[in-house]
Amino acid sequence: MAVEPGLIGQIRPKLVDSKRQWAAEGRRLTGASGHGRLPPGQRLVTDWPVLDLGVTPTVALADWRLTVDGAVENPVTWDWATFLDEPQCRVTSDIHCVTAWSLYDNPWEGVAARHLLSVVRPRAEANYLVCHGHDGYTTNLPLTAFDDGDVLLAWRWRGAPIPRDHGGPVRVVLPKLYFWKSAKWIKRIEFVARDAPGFWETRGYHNVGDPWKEERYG
Ligand SMILES: Nc1nc2c(c(=O)[nH]1)N[C@H]1C(S)=C(S)[C@@H](COP(=O)(O)O)O[C@H]1N2
Ligand SMILES: [Mo]
Repeated sequence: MAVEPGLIGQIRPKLVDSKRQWAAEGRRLTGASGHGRLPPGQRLVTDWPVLDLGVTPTVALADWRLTVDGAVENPVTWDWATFLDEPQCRVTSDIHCVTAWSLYDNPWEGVAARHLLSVVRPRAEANYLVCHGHDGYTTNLPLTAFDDGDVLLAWRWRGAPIPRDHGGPVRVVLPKLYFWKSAKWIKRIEFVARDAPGFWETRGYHNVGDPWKEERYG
């Protein structure tokens, strides 16, 4: 499996296989239409579910680093103090998970993706990026999806630090795509010229994942 050596023994293969099977069967594909804020086939929840690979990394703030590199003019590695010194923003957005739950009105705080882009300055050929989590998870994004006003590297939710099981200290939040595209425990953002499908994208999930087009699998 395409995970880091240290985590191979820890991720839960049954969980991964059952989701890959769902993808192969097109489970939860409804072909329905959305209603207002609710994309097709989604149901509203009020509690925030936890989804992961069976691994919950612990990252002490003293050890936390975020590296942003690849096809950029100015690669950076931020430690926790540097991250907090960057301009902070607030965005409230809805979560849409491919497993068909949606959670409205999540108030996030963190560093805007567009601020990060202004710091690292992607090169002309950098049309994609790969987000890497501390659990070995990866997910790929087109730069056009990341370069949006509602995308951020979030460390607070509802006024408090994001709980560890939801990706704290810092996770990506990219509300216009299904939530598997929002990497938890972010440790590296790598800009690349050629698209490189990530953990779920190589296991039957859609490469883009637009909930309004019901791009669950494909
Ligand atoms: N690092 C990492 N990020 C991840 C995942 C993961 O397993 N590892 N799972 C993804 C999936 S499939 C979903 S639905 C959301 C779940 O986020 P939540 O547990 O905060 O609801 O995180 C996404 N980001
Ligand atoms: Mo998911």
